[in-house]
Amino acid sequence: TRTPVNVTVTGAAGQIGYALLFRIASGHLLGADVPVKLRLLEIPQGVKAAEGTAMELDDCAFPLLKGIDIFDDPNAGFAGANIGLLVGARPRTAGMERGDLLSANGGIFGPQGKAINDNAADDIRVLVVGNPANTNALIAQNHAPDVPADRFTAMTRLDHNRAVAQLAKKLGVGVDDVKRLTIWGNHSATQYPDIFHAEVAGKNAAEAIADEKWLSDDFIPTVAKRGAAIIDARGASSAASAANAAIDHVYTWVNGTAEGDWTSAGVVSDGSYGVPAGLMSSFPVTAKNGTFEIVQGLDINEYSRARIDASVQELVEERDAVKGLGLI
Ligand code: NAX
Repeated sequence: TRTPVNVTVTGAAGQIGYALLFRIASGHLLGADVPVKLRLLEIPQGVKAAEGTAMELDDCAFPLLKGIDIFDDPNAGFAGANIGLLVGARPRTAGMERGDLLSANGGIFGPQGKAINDNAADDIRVLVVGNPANTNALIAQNHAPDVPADRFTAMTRLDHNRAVAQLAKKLGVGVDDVKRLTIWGNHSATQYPDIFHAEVAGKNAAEAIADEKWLSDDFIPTVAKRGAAIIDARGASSAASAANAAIDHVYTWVNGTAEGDWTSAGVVSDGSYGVPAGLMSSFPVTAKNGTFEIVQGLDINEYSRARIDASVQELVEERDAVKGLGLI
């Protein structure tokens, strides 16, 4: 029998946590034949609610779930972790300046990065979901000098899935007919969903659409502002779709992308496509043998170039701000 995989989830008592844990325990994160042990990391005020969720997880009698432990100390929470899903973060509250937001999150993701560095298993793979996800991932990665940098990633899979769904709807095809779509840059309103390399049922998506007005005035803003539209409609931010995207991200990372297709993930830049090396930016990526690789050699037209540059510029500014605050 296989040794269970240790999955640490931070912010386990939050709304994404509630949508995420049951799917991890039922085998959707790693596969239907992979046993898991859950390690729930919360702040002290969140521990009781996490205990309630753990009771419900027990009550599901999931055959693959081999244990649940709850922690409020990052060193203990990440001990032996093979997968880290960093969901808990400090949200922006009214009147909060960007510097305050970055400082508050630096106070979470710096220590968590160090706890991962000092306590996680050698094969640790980290996905940061908590916003600002790219920069939080950059902070955590910078506090884990002994972990290969490519084990830290930030989630843009929700943006990717949103873009796939919008494109499929527009062209009247199934979502599984859409391939090679890319989210570039930051998980923020500046993100750039790129359809110029995407294929829909074997045809180039941009040619199939042939409507720059729809692209600029409808598709891109709809994808980029989808989070706000969900809050407006639901009265709460995306939770089940965010949890689903986290599941997709890790499943793809571990099990690979299909031949000829790719997905989107925030990964440490190697300088590809003019994105400064070291930045945590979203790229088109393939996954093989548990490693993401940036898809190389794509032609970037002027339309895309300007939009990629704008989002990357925002990431540069966030990086410079956290550097200035001494957080990296
Ligand atoms: P909730 O406020 O429901 O839950 C957050 C949980 O994190 C709380 O239970 C809190 O106690 C816990 N927490 C706070 N600080 C912690 C720490 N230092 N260690 C451990 N736990 C801690 O938020 P939820 O709706 O679940 O969203 C979580 C994060 O995901 C937010 O930052 C949100 O902005 C972000 N999102 C990111 C998305 C993405 O695509 N990358 C999309 C969805 C979501 O907006």
